[in-house]
Amino acid sequence: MKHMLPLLLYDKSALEPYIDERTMTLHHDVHHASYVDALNIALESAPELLQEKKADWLLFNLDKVPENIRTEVSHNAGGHVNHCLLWRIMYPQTASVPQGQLAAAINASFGSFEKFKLRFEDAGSHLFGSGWVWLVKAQNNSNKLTILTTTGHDNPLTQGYTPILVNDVWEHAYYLKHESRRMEYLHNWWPVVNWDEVAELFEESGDIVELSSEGTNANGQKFE
Ligand code: MN3
Repeated sequence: MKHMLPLLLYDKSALEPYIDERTMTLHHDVHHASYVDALNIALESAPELLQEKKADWLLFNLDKVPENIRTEVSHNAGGHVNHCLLWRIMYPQTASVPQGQLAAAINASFGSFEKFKLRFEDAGSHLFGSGWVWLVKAQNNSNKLTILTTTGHDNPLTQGYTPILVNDVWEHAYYLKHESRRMEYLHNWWPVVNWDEVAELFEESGDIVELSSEGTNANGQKFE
């Protein structure tokens, strides 16, 4: 099984003016594609069993990946999984806001939706270097939401959290339009968040089957 670059569910110009077409084209067709290609190349020398596994399984089970390709697999499986989630939680000008249980969980965790957005922007803008800013739910199925940042392509899945929202703060995500003004990019991004999709991730996030079909999580717990 080769890992595949997913098709976007919207046109690359559809997130304008919040994310420009040229950035989307480079980000999806070049950057994300390069992680998928590099992951496939790294796995060519791996045991066949590993070649059949999904990228999130590989992230959970890096100890089963041969040491000579482990770093390469970690970076590129992470890049693949993270970008897949990013494309999924955006949609053209939904201009929506969280509803229902998700809205209640955001209010309970951060005080209000406005406060949550400021905290998320602040976390993303203060991350040093390249990485990601996340809204996550603990995998123990509590409704408590937390904002996290990770560097490189690390994913909170392997730290006991289920991501429900993410933004990419690598420069390639915003530099053409916003140059070095990462805060401006984060602040202007909200109109293209697909809160229906985030709500779906929130509601299913107790169910790890959705994220990986087999294996063990970072705490060594078996899920099936
Ligand atoms: Mn990126």
